Amino acid sequence: MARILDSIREPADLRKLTEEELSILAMEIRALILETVAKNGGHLGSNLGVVELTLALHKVFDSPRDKIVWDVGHQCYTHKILTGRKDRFGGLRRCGGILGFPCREESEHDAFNTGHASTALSAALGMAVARDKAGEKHHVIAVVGDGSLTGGVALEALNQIGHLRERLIIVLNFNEMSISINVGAWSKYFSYLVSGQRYIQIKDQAKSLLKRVPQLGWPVIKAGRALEELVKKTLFPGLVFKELGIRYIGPVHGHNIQSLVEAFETAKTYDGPILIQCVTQKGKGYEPARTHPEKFHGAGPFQVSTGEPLKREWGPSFSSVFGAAMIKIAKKDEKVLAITAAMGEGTGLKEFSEKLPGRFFDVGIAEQHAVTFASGLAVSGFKPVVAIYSTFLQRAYDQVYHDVCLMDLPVVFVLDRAGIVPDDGPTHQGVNDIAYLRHMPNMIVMAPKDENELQHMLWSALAYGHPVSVRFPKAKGLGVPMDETLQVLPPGRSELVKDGRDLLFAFGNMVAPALEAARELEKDDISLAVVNARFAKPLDRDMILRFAQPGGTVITLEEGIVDGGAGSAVRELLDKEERFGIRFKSLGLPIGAYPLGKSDEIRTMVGLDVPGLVRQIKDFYQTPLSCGGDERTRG
Ligand SMILES: Cc1ncc(C[n+]2csc(CCOP(=O)(O)OP(=O)(O)O)c2C)c(N)n1
Repeated sequence: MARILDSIREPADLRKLTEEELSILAMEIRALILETVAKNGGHLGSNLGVVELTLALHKVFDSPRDKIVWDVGHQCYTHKILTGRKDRFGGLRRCGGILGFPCREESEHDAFNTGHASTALSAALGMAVARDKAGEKHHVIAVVGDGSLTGGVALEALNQIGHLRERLIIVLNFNEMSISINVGAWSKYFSYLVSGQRYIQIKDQAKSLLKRVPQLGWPVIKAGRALEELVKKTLFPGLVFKELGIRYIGPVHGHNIQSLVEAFETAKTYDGPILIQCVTQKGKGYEPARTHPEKFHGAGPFQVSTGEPLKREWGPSFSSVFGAAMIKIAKKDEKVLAITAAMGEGTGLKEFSEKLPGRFFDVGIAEQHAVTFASGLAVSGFKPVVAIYSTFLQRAYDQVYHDVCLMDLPVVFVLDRAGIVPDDGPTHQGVNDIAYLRHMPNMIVMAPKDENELQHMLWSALAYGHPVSVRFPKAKGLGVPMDETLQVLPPGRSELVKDGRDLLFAFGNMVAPALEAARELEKDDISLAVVNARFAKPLDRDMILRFAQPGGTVITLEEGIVDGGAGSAVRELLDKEERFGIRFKSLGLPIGAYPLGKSDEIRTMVGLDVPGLVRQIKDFYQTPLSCGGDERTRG
């Protein structure tokens, strides 16, 4: 049977559909999302939750003339399907396919690129101001989740929105979830007395009751509506927005297209900032995702009938080794505390939070606050460990500098998803941390070569009494044996893994491929000592200078951007030590946006897999030395 979805080429096609057809279309879209995410992996819960909301938005507004800004963007699948990317949807998150986040380069309907949370209100306000300055008339709509609304950037935007009072529509997707249950006083305020999920349930039950007993008639319906209005006004948080200068509509049943359309039509007529609170269910329509929203926030491929993952990966991940080491260490040292910014599950701290709840802090999507909160704890004698993905710590650059490093406070930063990150595209790559942490005063920058070294590094980091960062990738460990007793690694001391004539100085997860590449290169008479750098700061000066002799070759390797990274640190050391006449090359990642794909696919594209390393190093040895000058500056 032909699907209604097949007749949708652009959002305008929605306007021809009846209410019933729109409901059928919502089911078809859910089925497509479910089928695709089950194959490719992706953000399931958030996308199933906003199907009706997105249909209503595109029915009422005129994209791309009207600008829709998706906060985080992990809920944009229906939007992509409706805006000309239905036929490419099978390639979601795949190499050469479409991104799982909004992308201006992909479509004129994607008004703003997102991936990091809490930016939509600021961007939308900027667009609204620009529109008015240009004398244009279109609408600007920001769609933000209740989790993302707790982020500092969003609150700063609300502050200015209430002040400027520009014409701007905010759609609050209220599902009481971030990745985990929403935390904090702000989210408690939203849900107080009556939960949103309960609201949906009551509304659905009332509707079916009235359908079943039609003889109750209009007076009952009318009385019911009046009562509902009263309840809504009393229980829901319109007041806070009103007091900020933002008009409030809601709550609106976020799975009832007609109610949503009515609310958006009303919003369209308002000449100022207006917020519509839409109550939705994460994972709507797929029971495993509805009942296990954390598991299906970002899922790998799974069996639709059971919700079970298709691929069982064996062996612990770096994140889980970190989580286990944290429990072990915290039991020995009661000053150790764990902090996460809404990523308890992803950073491997879930078990810690259950076993040591009083020593675990989920601060919400608030990386900046997480860091300064840790400073406050550190200055008072505690040993906070802040576990944040590399890409999200970028938010807290100034807090790391101003609130931790300048005071030389013992805060440990554990950067998960450092290096190449699969599936999520450019916004989620963790490639900058070495460069943005290396120049911070007092900061020690480390990376383990395997999961056993990770537990020693965590133990060491807590012993150093300085700011320390430890980075590792989104990956399984190498399967090495785990030591029972933890050791403090001497700061700035590297490890010679394999001897040789020239130096291949490898950082973190690049040590293993460096070793493989060096063995391969021996066949071509290229003799490389492989050194596990362990530290990008302080560097192992003695080890580097042992190889940095005139006529010698030094190659550095890291899964991070080369500019300003660990290799740059080595180059700076050679400069300072006035070591010239050395062939020098930094291998790593170029500055820029990375292609979509699995980690291994991206590594192959940028030449950081073993064959790529062999090729790059061979090429380097084959390039003739320039006459005169400083060969060290080559490469
Ligand atoms: C700055 C930043 N920190 C953390 C994340 C990881 N993250 C992605 S989605 C999400 C939850 C967002 O919750 P909400 O806005 O309520 O949307 P929902 O998933 O409930 O639809 C988090 C924490 C992020 N994308 N950006």
